[in-house]
Parts: sequence; structure tokens; C-alpha cells
Amino acid sequence: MSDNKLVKIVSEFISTTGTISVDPLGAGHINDSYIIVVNPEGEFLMQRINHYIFKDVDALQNNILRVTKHIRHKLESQNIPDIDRRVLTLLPTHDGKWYYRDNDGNYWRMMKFISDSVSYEAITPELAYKAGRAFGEFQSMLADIPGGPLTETIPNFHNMESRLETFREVVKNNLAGRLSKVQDLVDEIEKRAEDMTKAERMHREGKLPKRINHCDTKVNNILFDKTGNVLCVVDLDTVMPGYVLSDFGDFMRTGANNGAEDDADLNKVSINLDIFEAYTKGYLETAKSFLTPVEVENLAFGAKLLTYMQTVRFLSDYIDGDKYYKIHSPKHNLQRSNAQFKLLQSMEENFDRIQEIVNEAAK
Ligand code: ADP
Ligand code: GN1
Ligand code: MG
Repeated sequence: MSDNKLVKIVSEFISTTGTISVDPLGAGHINDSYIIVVNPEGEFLMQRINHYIFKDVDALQNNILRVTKHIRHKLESQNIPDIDRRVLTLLPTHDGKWYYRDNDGNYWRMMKFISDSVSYEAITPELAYKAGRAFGEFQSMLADIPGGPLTETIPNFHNMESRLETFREVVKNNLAGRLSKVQDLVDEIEKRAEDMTKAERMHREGKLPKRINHCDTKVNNILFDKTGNVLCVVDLDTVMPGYVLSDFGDFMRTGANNGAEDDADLNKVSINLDIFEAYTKGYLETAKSFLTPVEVENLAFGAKLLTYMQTVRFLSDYIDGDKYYKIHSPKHNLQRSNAQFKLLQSMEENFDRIQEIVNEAAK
């Protein structure tokens, strides 16, 4: 997209007589983010919303507005300082809308930029402990959000039964003709399918509740300040009802991995038990008061579940011809699938230990 077009979009949200600069930021798989500097108005973050994935942009933006307003009220009532750096602040267009649709049909949103912040792709146990506290706090703050349930911005997003249904459909169709090369991994997924769908069964039996979850508790969705304190949870597109196992598990999948999510060197991929322990400790400090015993008992399973789910999602996309995730090389989704599966195996090998860590922290 040309700079001129981007500047024109910025001006739908912000009026200035000064200069506007636009720079791409970050490496998300879904939306496109830009840092906007408007002189003298300040810094902003503009995102192009991926409306192929988030099909109801009105509902999406309405969720984010409700979530950020509710958190803001909570922080205000606790007299927390510097609130603009502790919760995202959406900006409306000049027409009072929470997104702008350009002539090409793209959807855009604008928010305040959180200054002097850093996010990490890999973190230390000390930061993991703080991140655990922050995500526990996030769930706790949203427990009493008024106005009825939030919209599922992606229906059945973390529903393992539904993910497996899609996976089987994709395998059956074999659209990109890649199935024969990945049959072993497909078999490994099927071997675990019964066990990995137990959360949905427990929910139907009334044993596992749904709560408001972030549903993308990646390490890089937490902003820290320069001294290592948590500022803010970001990337609120997927905040919706789900099982707490999702949020706990997805952090472990992305944070407690000695390798990268898409590591080409599988020898580097394994569970990092120090990070696992630190995050569990932090999370349970802020979440223990509202979690049921069944939820706590299943947290360690949640780590396996989300790693398994991500393997299924990357592999589905690979077999289907790379339609969902942005890829950076032809076999990127396969490389991601292999790395996630390796992490799952490492979690399986260490399962007794991670269960023990959860039990200890819950005491
Ligand atoms: P994606 O869906 O692509 O992951 P995010 O909303 O997570 O997009 O934004 C990408 C990155 O931009 C984040 O990981 C974070 O580092 C940074 N970021 C997001 N929102 C803000 C903000 N308001 N201020 C400063 N940095 C931000
Ligand atoms: C996507 O936006 P990003 O890159 O943080 C995806 C997550 C996956 C993740 C895998 C809406 O998240 O669910 O876990 O990639 N988001 C969506 O890295 O599908
Ligand atoms: Mg993100």
C-alpha cells in the first residue's frame, strides 16, 4: 500500500496541520500494524484488520471497546496512575465510528501508542512470572463485564472438536496435493484426538465453565516497560468466552519453549520448565481465587492442548495450500507444524513434572 494512501487513512482519524509518518511494525500472522507519528499530535498505532478472518468487524470493534472501557473503569477506581499505558485506547474516526473502511474495502482502526514499551518473543522466568500475574488479572477484571456475553469474533475459535472437524475435511480434500508427505504427522494427530477433545466433553457435562479469555496469550501480546514491569495486555481481537485452559496453555506454548514457534532446528525445541514454573506461580497468584478445582487440575493438560491445537491449525493450513497464516517460505506452515509437534512431545515427556508444578503452585 502506498504511503499516500496510508496518510489519507490516518487523516480519517486524526486532524493535523503538521507532518504524518507511517512505519510498519511487528510480525503478526493476521493483521498489519503501523506506527504513526503525527507532529505535533503524538504517536499512534494503526492496524489493518484482517476481515477475511474477523468477518464481523462491527462486532469485533464493539468487543474491544467494551473490554477496554471496563478495564479502564477498574483501573480508575483503583487510582492506578498512567492509565493510557495500562489499557489500549481506541480512537474513533471523524464520523464517530470505531473503524474506517477504505475504497479498496480494507478495514482500519487507530489506537494510542503505548510509549517506552517493549514486547518480547522469548522471556526470562522473572518476566514470565509477571506475565502470569497479568493474564490472571486480565481474566479476573473481565469476569464481571456488563452487557451480556462478548461475541465470539471467530466462532469455535479454540474448540478442539471443531478444529479437528476442519482438519479432517482438509485432509479428505487434499487440495494442495500435499497429504502423502505429511501422513505420519496426520496419524500422530489422530492418535491423540480422543484425549485432546476432553475439554468440550467436560463442558457439556457441566464440569468446565466458560469465562472471558484473551485467546491469544502469546508472550508478545504483553507490553512491558523498560524496567521490566507489565504495562498492558494488547491484541484484543480474540477476547471471547472460552476455557481458561486456552489462555494458560497458549502462553506456555509460546513462552515456555526453548526454541521458536517455527524453529527449523527441532533439536532446539523443548519445554522450558523454569518458564513454566514461573508463569504458573504468577498466574495462580491472581487467578486461584476464581478458578474451580477442575480448572486448576487441568491447566497442565491445557499446555498440551493448545500446542496440539496449534499443530493441527498449522498443518491444516499447510495441507489446504496456505490460506490462513502469512507465510515467509513455501514450507513455512509445515515447519511450524513440525516445531509445534516437537514441543507437544516434549510436554508429553515432561507431563508428570508440569502437573506437579501446577499442584505445588496451587497449594
Ligand atoms: P498482531 O495481531 O499482528 O499480533 P498486535 O495487536 O499484537 O498485532 O500488535 C503487534 C505488536 O505491536 C505487539 O506485539 C506489540 O509489540 C505492539 N503493539 C500493539 N499495540 C500497541 C500499542 N497500542 N502501543 C505500542 N505497541 C503496541
Ligand atoms: C495468530 O495474530 P497472532 O500472530 O498473534 C492466531 C493465533 C495463533 C497464532 C500462532 C486470529 O496470532 O490464534 O495462535 O497466530 N490468531 C488468529 O502463532 O488466528
Ligand atoms: Mg499480537
